[in-house]
Amino acid sequence: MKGYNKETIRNVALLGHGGSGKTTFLDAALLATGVISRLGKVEDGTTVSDYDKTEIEKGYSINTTIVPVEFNKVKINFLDTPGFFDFAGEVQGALRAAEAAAILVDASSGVQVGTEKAWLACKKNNAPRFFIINKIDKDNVNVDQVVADLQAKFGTSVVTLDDRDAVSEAIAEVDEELMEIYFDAGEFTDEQFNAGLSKGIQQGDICPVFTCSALTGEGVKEVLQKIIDVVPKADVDENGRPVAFVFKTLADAFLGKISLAKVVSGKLTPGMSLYNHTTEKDEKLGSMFFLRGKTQGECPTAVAGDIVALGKLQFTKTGDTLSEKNNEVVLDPIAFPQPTLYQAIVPVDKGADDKLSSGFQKLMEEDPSLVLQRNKETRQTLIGGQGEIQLAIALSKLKDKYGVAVNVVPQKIAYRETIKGTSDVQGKHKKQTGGSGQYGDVHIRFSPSEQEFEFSEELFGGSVPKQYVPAVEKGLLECMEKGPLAGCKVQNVKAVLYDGSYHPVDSNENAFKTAASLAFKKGIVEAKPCLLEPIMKLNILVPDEYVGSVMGDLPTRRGVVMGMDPQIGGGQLLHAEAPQAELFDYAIALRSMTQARGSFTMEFDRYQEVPAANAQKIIEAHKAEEADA
Ligand SMILES: Nc1nc2c(ncn2[C@@H]2O[C@H](COP(=O)(O)OP(=O)(O)O)[C@@H](O)[C@H]2O)c(=O)[nH]1
Ligand SMILES: [Mg+2]
Repeated sequence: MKGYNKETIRNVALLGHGGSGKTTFLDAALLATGVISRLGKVEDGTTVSDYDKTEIEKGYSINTTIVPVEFNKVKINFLDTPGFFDFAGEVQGALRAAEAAAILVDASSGVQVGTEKAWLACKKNNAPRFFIINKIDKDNVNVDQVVADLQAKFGTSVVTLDDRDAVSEAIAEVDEELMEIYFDAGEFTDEQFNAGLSKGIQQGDICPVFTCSALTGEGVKEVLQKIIDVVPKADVDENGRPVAFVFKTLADAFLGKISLAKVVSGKLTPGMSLYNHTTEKDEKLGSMFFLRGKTQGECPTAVAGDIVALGKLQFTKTGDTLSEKNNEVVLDPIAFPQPTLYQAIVPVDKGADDKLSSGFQKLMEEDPSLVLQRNKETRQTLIGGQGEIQLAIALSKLKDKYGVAVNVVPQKIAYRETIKGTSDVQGKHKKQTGGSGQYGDVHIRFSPSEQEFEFSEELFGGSVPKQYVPAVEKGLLECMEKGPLAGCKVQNVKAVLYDGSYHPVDSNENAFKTAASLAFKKGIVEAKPCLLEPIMKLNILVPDEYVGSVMGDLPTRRGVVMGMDPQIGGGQLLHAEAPQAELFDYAIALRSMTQARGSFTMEFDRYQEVPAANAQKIIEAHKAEEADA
């Protein structure tokens, strides 16, 4: 795989609904070009692209894989992405490395949710795109109908090349020069046609449709030739200073960390010293190779426009740019989707907390759309991602690769406690039998506050000597960590120390601290305490036909719809609020309510009082837990 340059390299990301045949298409392309001698089967784990142990077990792709195909002196670097929506993060990375995306469509299924999602991902990333209708060998396939459906769904940029007049007209629209040629001559030469089509694809004005069967091989070479002819080339400077963008990180069982990089300027050679301006570290390129599935190929240089694997980079992660120290180039990082589903986990082996976090860090290097959080208030470890499949695979890898087995446990909510009324109480700590005594006595008024915690003193006459006041405040602050209702953090409380008494020998800081905590417990309980729960703000994107069921579901989650914005191109953006306690499974529920067409983001908005009936249950559960412990 040597001797290619930007004119003879194409980078194409394969997208599309799971099962449309992306992985099989790559085997078909390798078979058609003589690299392999028989077509692999995804189900048997014999394809070039799905080589990972988990992929073979599951029978579908979960990682982006690079499969270069050499045909007619051109190298096409295909990036095979997983079709499952949980792995949307993989698609983001692949689109950053490719000049265009091929969206595969199963001819027997037509437009599917994954087809729409792929289109939207391309649109969002301004990625030039084309369709490959695959599986045309199947019975009862109507390709014309599929094309008509694609056009109905995605608009007039979608054209088949059989309809030569329509394509020529579309090309004429690409720019004025082409328009003039078409007007004067009435047709294009092959060269003008391809160049015009390529420009049309590049600008997003034309989205051609090709057809093939990965299974029988029919049309596969033709698709490869079309990609060579019309897919845009990388617009890069091969003689510029070296710059590379890391779009994916793999943790290989034998080779360790592998960074997949797109060379965006100049040339890379093994041993070269580069600089990571994000982490501000020197990075020496050690081993450098081409990948085809899991197979490595020799790579003495990698030129701008090509994709290369870099072994064991020390300070570089997905989304980082490598350049020279005196040539600061930092390309935009990859926009990974925010987690929508969280799960609480505990290691089976109680002492494995450190191993868990170091193992999960490695998984996050491979998949930056995963997150690991420690909730200090609930003392739970949470993992987050896009869906159940992604999280389940992460946990099975954690066990297989890093030896940490975990259990998924019910998630706890970080409830808070506060007061709605006022109180005026005495806290007295007195222990004066035998040995040295203890004496502290405080009078404190409690009331609601805008701030987390407010403390002041209005003492006079030395009822409590000044040196003990900080101990009183400290005692109260410690109590704020664990409220009297359900052991939650307390907030928005004002305390005024206004009276008390002391003993010349037995009073000390500790005694006043204890007195303050006695006052706190009494004071909170007498000041109309209540539980607060986190309320989340939701933005839910729903196609029109599902708006009714999504709106109808929200009240069952104690949710409220705040507003609705119609979206250009169809669908509604619902603005809603709901308690976090009702949203643990929302990613799963929304997917099933909308056949995976809906999506949402959520963020913490505020704390709000828990309705009395719910509060009672939470308090009882807490009491039961305390009794158990
Ligand atoms: N009949 C037929 N089956 C195909 C074709 N291409 C792929 N398949 C089958 O469709 C299934 C899903 O293929 P796969 O390559 O894993 O799809 P991916 O999820 O898009 O990567 C597998 O059982 C393939 O054997 C084709 O052209 N014709
Ligand atoms: Mg696949």
